[in-house]
Amino acid sequence: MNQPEVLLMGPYPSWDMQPLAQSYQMHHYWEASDPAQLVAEIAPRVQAIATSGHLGASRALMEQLPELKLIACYGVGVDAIDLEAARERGIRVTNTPDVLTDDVADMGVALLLGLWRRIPQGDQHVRLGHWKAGPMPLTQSLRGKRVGIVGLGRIGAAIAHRLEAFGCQIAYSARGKKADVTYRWYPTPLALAGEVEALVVALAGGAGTRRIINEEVLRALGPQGVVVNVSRGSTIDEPVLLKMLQAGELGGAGLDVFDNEPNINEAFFTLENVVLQPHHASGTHQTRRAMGQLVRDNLAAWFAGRPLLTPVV
Ligand code: 8YV
Repeated sequence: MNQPEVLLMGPYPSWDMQPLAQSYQMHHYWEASDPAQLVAEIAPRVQAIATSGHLGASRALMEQLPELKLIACYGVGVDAIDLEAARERGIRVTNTPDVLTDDVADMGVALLLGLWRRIPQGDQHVRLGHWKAGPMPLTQSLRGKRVGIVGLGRIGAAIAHRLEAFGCQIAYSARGKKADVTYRWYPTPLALAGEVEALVVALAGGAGTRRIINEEVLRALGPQGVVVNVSRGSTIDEPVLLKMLQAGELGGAGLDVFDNEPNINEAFFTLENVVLQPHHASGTHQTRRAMGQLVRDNLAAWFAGRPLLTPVV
């Protein structure tokens, strides 16, 4: 029997590529010398796309694949997949929630610690031999800090839970008040920003949250306030963020995500009040293996006619 054919948009780790190649005839979009020609050739047969959070799948691509029934995303964020186009066509979409929650939440806390305890500066102080000349300046304790979580979904809730253990006072903004938590609720990021010393952004990306952390919100956070982002670069007005960081109008930023990754605005490189990560919150061996497994499990379920494990659409 012919193996089912799957279009893979970008490379996965070798431990995912091997089992995929055993079960399916894989077509490598990113390696094609003429991707449009590849798509045209495989269009009569391809029923599934395997993609990632940043590569997604466009409406135009879906339109070229009349047999397409499933898009499996390696990542929880599906903002790069045109969900409306998928819904119109009855194309199912899966993602990889839960398996990455702990690592992404850990990164949120690590960025906050990095900023307030000035971990990169301490590292430099030791490494550059400044210690012999004197101690590094004192830093900020997490204990007692008022931290606002923007978006109390799975990841936001896991960050809040961790920060409680650090002795922070937690508040959050979300469209509605959550029945299962006692943290103080604010209906908007702006209302939240005025009441806290840090904002941790844990929203889904996409049109609905684009630049929701705007100039007004950042000004409400103020020159002592810090912002951490482990969601999508699109959720913060990055030009404004940069301008305010440069002017000392915002205390600092801990960023795992940016506009235009990986070719980010190099103005970030010269700032002292930032801690930067290369979109790596889920980037541990354990989590990435679990994400790959979940992509394969969703593909296998769909081709076997079983219910999808983690459907989005
Ligand atoms: C991944 C992510 O880095 O889950 C997400 O939405 O952004 C990350 O976990 C990405 O999807 C891998 O390409």
